[in-house]
Amino acid sequence: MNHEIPKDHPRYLSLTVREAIISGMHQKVVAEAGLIAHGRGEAFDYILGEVTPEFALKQEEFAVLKMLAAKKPVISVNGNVAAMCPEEIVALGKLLRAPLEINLFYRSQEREQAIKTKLIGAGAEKILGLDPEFQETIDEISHLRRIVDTRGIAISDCVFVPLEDGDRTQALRHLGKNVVTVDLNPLSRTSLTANVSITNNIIRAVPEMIDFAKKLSNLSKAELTERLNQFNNESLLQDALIFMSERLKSLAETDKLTI
Ligand code: PTJ
Repeated sequence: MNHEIPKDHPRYLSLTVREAIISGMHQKVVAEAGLIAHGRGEAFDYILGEVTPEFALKQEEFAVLKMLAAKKPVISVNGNVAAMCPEEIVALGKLLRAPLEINLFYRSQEREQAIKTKLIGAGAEKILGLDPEFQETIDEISHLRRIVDTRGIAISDCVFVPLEDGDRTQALRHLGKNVVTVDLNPLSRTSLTANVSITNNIIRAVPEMIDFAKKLSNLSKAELTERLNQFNNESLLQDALIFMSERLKSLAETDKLTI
């Protein structure tokens, strides 16, 4: 059941996204655990102030450069991403020339089909990950996410895995692939293991990545390499932690607590 959220509600955007996750769960797009993952993300976003800080814009530019510099970039889509920003993830894939591959932690055919329908409805033309003829297994991954597409993740040199659960980033890195992620928790194993970690809400990060992709897609290989050398993932994650701790500290020190 959809709940009508009044437009003048102070938390309209947050409640609208929450509603997308809940109705996504009823449509089988989102796993039940996706609700828990979302709540964890919301808590970190509160600490960020629910806006994109300067360091996150740098992480997003870094991520787009990494994807543009790749020979075979691919975007791995899970239930939460498909529920929150289907049109945007499809648009980003087109700009980066990166196919979308459905790859789920809580894998079921019913969910795969529901997510495919959602992405096709959002303008996707081709979806990888579902055709048994093109499936291969990555032995390093112990759960069902090990099944990947031979036209996508299996041969990709750079995988964008937003809202990842942990092990897979490590396994993909062991296979020599670059990994780009979006995760509001700067201390998650995924954030700490990826080559590029974006500490931002995916609902802001992907539209901002689209803007960067439009600006940067004409750079030459040499220009991409030169710009990539200016970024350091670890120091940007440190910036994220400093930003979060300083924001909490300054809130704690104000005379009157407000949000
Ligand atoms: O659709 P499936 O079956 O592949 O399952 C997807 C989930 C997300 C349920 C699965 O991958 C999972 O359990 O992930 P985790 O381990 O809960 O990790 C998700 C991470 O995403 C957490 O670190 C959250 O803080 C973060 N997160 C949640 N919502 C957002 C977010 N990061 C950015 N933007 C968000 N909106």
